[in-house]
Amino acid sequence: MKRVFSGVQPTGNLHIGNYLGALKQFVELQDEAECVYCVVDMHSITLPQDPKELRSHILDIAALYMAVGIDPKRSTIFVQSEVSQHAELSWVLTCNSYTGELSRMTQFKDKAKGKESAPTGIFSYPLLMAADILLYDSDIVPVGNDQKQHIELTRDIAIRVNNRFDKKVFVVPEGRFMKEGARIMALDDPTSKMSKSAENPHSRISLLDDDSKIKKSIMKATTDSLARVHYDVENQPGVANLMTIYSVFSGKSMEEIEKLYEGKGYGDFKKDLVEISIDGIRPIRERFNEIRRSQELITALDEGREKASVIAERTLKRVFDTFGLGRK
Ligand code: ATP
Ligand code: LTN
Repeated sequence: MKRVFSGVQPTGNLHIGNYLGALKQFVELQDEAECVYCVVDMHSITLPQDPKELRSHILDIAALYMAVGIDPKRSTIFVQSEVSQHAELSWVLTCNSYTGELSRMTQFKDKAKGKESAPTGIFSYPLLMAADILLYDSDIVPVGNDQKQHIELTRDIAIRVNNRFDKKVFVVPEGRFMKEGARIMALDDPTSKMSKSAENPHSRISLLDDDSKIKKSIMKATTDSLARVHYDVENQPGVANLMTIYSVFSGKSMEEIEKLYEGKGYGDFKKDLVEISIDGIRPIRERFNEIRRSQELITALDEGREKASVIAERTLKRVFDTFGLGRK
């Protein structure tokens, strides 16, 4: 059976971009693979976090995993910092990567903006991500489009180490991306991706937003003056983004949506999108509220840590033996 691994940072609450781009795949893959899903808290401290909020967000993300349909009986859910092998393998990978390839990561370039004071963590963070993936001998990594480059780097390092020792030290993983939803754009600016950390709360729809907030954010969303519901990313990026959200929540194709709104304005389209989004999000929010303070959540994370540790320990031992680290 193939193994799937992915992670989400506990830097805030999940938005529909995270859900439609990544988490929907997490849920689907449970039927065909052994899935390991991590709350990557060590990634989140690449930028300063309030310790109290971080602790709370870790449980929020784990509860959201379960609320969207990840079943801890079938999949492993755990917290990254509770399995120390992630940090250990990350160092080994650091010693097998080049500063040149890390400097080319667009996320690093965007965040560091060439400043000397850019935190080292945002430079080396793709190596921690590579360690997450390689530690579990992962075959498939479901993520949004923004992570493509990091997956490529992970593959390059795995192949490099395998070639150096002329054996399969690491499984070479593959990214998995949604056809639709892999890059949901901000509602107030369809040229940048929807993000947890953007200042304007109406730029995103969080999975924990109440119905009135969802309505307000969609009704305010940027469109254009062409007044036709037509899928054209180049000339109508705002409408195309809303159509993508509509399509993934409703299961309707772009052609079907275009037909449905032929001759109608954005008002009708947006009103329906509000309803469809609320119907998609409400059950997640309600389930989250049941799980967040439950023993079920704690048990899932305790058991998850144990299951993850067994795999992590085995892989790290193999890597240490390969490199000659330790005494035996
Ligand atoms: P953000 O930039 O939104 O604060 P992030 O990029 O740090 O968040 P994570 O929370 O770590 O993202 O991402 C979890 C998953 O969601 C990743 O697989 C990522 O690719 C995906 N993702 C993030 N934003 C979007 C988006 N706007 N559209 C589709 N997928 C996304
Ligand atoms: N870097 C990712 C989060 C992440 C991840 C991972 C995703 C950390 N480790 C391992 C998949 C597999 C992000 O910022 N979205």
